[in-house]
Amino acid sequence: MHLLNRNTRQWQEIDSAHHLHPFTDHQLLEKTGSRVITSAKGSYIKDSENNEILDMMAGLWCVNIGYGRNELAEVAKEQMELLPYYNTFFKTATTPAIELGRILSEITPKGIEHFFYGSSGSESNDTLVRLVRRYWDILGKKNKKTFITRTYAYHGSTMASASLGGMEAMHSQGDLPLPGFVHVMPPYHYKFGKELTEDEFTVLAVKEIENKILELGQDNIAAFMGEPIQGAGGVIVPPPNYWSLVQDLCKKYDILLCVDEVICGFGRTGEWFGSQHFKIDPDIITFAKGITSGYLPLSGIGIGKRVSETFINKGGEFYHGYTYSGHPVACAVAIENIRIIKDEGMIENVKKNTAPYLQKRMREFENHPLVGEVRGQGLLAGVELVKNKEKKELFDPPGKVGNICRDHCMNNNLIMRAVRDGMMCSPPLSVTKDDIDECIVRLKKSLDLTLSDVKRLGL
Ligand code: PXG
Repeated sequence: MHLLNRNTRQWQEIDSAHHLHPFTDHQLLEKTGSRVITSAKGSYIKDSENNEILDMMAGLWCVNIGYGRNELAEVAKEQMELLPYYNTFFKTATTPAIELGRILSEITPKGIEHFFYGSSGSESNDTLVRLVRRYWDILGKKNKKTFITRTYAYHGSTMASASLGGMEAMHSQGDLPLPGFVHVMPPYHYKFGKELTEDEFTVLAVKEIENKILELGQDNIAAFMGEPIQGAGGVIVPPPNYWSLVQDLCKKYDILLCVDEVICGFGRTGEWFGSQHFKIDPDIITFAKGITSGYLPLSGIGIGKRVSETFINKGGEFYHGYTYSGHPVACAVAIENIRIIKDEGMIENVKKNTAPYLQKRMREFENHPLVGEVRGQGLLAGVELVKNKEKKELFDPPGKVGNICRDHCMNNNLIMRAVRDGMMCSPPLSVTKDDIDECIVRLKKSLDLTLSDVKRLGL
């Protein structure tokens, strides 16, 4: 591909003529054209104009080991030459798919020992919905179908995963959520608990889940599902006791605890999985992104004993699977990716060095006139931009100021993700202190420019 000698304008014209992008307003895209990304190394990506852009989002929260690790390319080449594809249906398996399960069972939360593979987080969350409903079915509890999840949750884009998700804009298209998905308040203290202490807010957020269970009846509830820290919803870090209280509720009412580790998995919080950071033992987890650091598409669902034993001992055939379940090349790349994370002590380094440094430096923005709150955990951080700092007043309608700031970041060669009016980051686990320093300089510049726009436009 890199041999195709086209200039930026030519790439943009072809892109515009033939490519529909995800989550994109094409009329707006038409005005600017796409930024064409051509190569990457470490924490930096390069575009077709040779700009070096600091990618503090690790792609889409996924390039955990950083860009440019040729070991993964070599493993993929070797596996493609040996066995590029074979499936795992009809009593067959491939060696990378078998070995990956063994490795995952050593690092995933306690009790999770069986894995079912897909190619995207959305697919794995669809698998989860089918598997959980089938589980209750096998046990003769056919009414246990409903999932409780949270507003602002992101669990994917397919019909079931978008229904699990709590994004109003997504629900407004295509008659979502499907029946059997209900949403409760997320543990977003800054927005929903302004007058409450952290402890009071925790009680309120957990009580809302319990009320929903009581309202619908525990015999109708299949599972509670959530991201340990909500990512695309705006890096919503729950209060410290939230998850253990949710786990207690699930036990009390005999509801499965499902945790979406698609962003938090593979080191992002400073532990292998977010569940381990919050010290909970989910019945089921889903993962994607960081398992291959995004180098190839691979996802999965990790299943605890309670559910796996029911399936294996009593379930008969589960009519579900994908052509690419356990794809040998993707699994081989995942094995190498996990080896690199382990051998290079990446997670310990996040926990001891880069995460505390990122969190400390981001908190310098607490004094900025536009910033209401800085929050984060591990290598996830967010800066909430507000209309009135003293009154904790958010911009209404949301989104405009975030987009302005995102554009300033981009012009300053910094990629951060605008969520409503917050600026989020989720850099590679390999991010250096120099990268973080550079991010702070560029973000400061972008926030100052945003502040003058806000004043000028009277927002
Ligand atoms: N769960 C979580 C927690 C996610 O963040 C998915 C599931 C779905 O994964 P797939 O592989 O189907 O995309 C995700 C994906 C954004 C953004 O703009 C976030 C995601 C995907 C695309 C964009 O923040 N997260």
